[in-house]
Amino acid sequence: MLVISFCIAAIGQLAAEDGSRLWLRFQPQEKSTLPPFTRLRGDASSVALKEFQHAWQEMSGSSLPENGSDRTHTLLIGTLKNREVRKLIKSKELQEPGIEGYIIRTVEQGNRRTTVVASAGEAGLLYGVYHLVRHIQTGHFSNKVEITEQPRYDLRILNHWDNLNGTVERGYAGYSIWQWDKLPGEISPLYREYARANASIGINATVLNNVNATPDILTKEYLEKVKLIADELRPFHIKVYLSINFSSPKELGGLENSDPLQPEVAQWWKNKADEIYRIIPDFGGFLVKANSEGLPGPQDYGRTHAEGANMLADALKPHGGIVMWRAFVYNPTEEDRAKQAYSEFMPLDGQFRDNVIIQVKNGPVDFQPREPFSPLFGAMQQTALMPELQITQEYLGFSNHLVYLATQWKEFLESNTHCLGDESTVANCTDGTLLSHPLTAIAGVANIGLDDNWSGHHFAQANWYAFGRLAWDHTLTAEEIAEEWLRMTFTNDQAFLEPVREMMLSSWETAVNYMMPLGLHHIFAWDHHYGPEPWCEIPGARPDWLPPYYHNASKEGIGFDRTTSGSNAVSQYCSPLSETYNNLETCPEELLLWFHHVPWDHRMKNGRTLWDELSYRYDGGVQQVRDFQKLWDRMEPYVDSERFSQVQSRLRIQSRDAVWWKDACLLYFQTFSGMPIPYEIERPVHELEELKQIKLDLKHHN
Ligand code: BDP
Repeated sequence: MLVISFCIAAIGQLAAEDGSRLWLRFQPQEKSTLPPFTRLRGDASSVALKEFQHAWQEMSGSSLPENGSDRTHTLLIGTLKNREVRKLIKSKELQEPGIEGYIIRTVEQGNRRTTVVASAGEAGLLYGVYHLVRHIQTGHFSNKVEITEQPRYDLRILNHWDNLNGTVERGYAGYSIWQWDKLPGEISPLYREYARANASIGINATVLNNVNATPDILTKEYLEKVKLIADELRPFHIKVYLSINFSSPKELGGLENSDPLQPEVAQWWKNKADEIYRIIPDFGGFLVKANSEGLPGPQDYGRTHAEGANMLADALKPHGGIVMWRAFVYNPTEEDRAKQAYSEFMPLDGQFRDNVIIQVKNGPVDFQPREPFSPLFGAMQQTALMPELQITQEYLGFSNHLVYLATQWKEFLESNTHCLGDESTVANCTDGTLLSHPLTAIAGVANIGLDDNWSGHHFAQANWYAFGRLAWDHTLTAEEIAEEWLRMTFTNDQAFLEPVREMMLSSWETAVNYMMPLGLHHIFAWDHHYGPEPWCEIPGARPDWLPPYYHNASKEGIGFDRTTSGSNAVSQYCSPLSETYNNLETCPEELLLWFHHVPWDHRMKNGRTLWDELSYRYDGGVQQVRDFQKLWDRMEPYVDSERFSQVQSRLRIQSRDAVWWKDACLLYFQTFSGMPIPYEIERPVHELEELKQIKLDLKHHN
């Protein structure tokens, strides 16, 4: 096998790859690039050691002798329990980074050398091994290592929006990997692969089912199936959580209602929790979407979010479980949708049990291409808050568009809330640095499905990868993460790495430009959210589900006035940010139309009118995707033909879509501005009326 793949590479064609191995490809390496390990020591039964051997076998062509006699360079993999480890690293030092942290260190003894991968716990050991393997894969291994790492967030969790019928809400990579109908009889080998991939980037938890949960997930039948999945994930230190439907006591238990203050209801949940923990002793807890988008919740009975969450928290507490209660709430009221989560949750600050954590989407509306951070971050201080990021590209071209999201997430995590001084970034307000709560966490809505390459687009794998890496260490740069991922997923060749990394790094801003520049948001097509429909009006539909609610285009200008003279959403931000956003002159232009209704002839900082700038941004986005195409075509020698042509063909779609977005938005907004599209930029190639006729048959629930 080895010989064959080298030969193929030598004649210039790389063996076809379907992407199924993700970043864990462990490509065969030249002897000179492999660490000169001569033997392996450690607990042979540990998953960490087995994982190392597996990777080593693939990269070197043979296994590393365990307990061999050549002691020139020993690799020692072990926890505190291991005597040899304790001899080389003091227990106290090892305990410092905790059971998920690790130390990798080279120790010299005469002319013998030992590279130790050590941790206080098995999970940390596994993460340490993946770190070492990553260094080898990316060509970064050195003979003198000194690394200490520990995760920034305790809980690094994926949220699957997977339905029990196998479909995935907002999933663009095929059906769900959880094959409920085949369980308990058939346990897919994918579960292990999934666990391995996640563990390799430090993800330690997963919610298996959609936040729009059906009560069925809590039936005995399903819990038995959940147990089998949990058993597959456990060796890789991934805990299972479930989304629950707040009405379960009524729907499933036959109770009269699901009022959280009714003793029978609380008892039902206690019994249910006891049952779950009998089946899955290390079950993690519940994720809850309540009183949101028509789902049931405590408010149906005149109770608050805190009363609902606490009742569940009490049921889970004796077992060590937690409640992740979502703040994604908004009602069809007069109040600006962007204000509602804050309005509902701030008054409840301090009322939640200590095993409740409030899960807040990064932006105040809904995973738009660009949003300011949600004002709850930094402001809600007596309650633990966890960010929710969307890995699946619901609003960014599904799995057709190449959009690397680490840049978006970094912008969010590094946003300064100003609520707790100069260093109060969103990251520092949620990772335990500035506010102390029993648990810190971060969630990502998964982009995983049954497609061979897991994520639909080969480059969408990078977003799964980046989520894990940032959850582990949000101080890593988007660039570092892209580079690591590219090296492992494609090649270490600089001629490929540099241009492709730059393409990834500019891809989010590019998509923002051809979709919704300058703070525009939610001008998507009805329901499926793929293409543009800024004109969309559906008789009888909730106004806050329709684009004109957000863009407010008129003869006078465009944008949502959220200033003190508008909806006053700015006041939810801490000073001086509230003033910065409130003032047209100081509001960052990237968020201009999010906070202001601006006249078409408003002068931008570069001297252009708003209308001209909007036109240039849309056109810039289109031109950049064309550049991505040119760049990718030049990369053909470095990529196997299968992945090369798949990415090439998706870039073609992206390029066509970018023109579609640009023409639709500019031609439509021009009906209000009445101004010419600057003559230097490419002319529209569509008719507005033709674009208005497009109706894609995309099912919401798949
Ligand atoms: C929106 C999605 C919807 C989700 C909802 C949520 O369109 O499918 O159910 O978020 O997060 O973005 O609950």
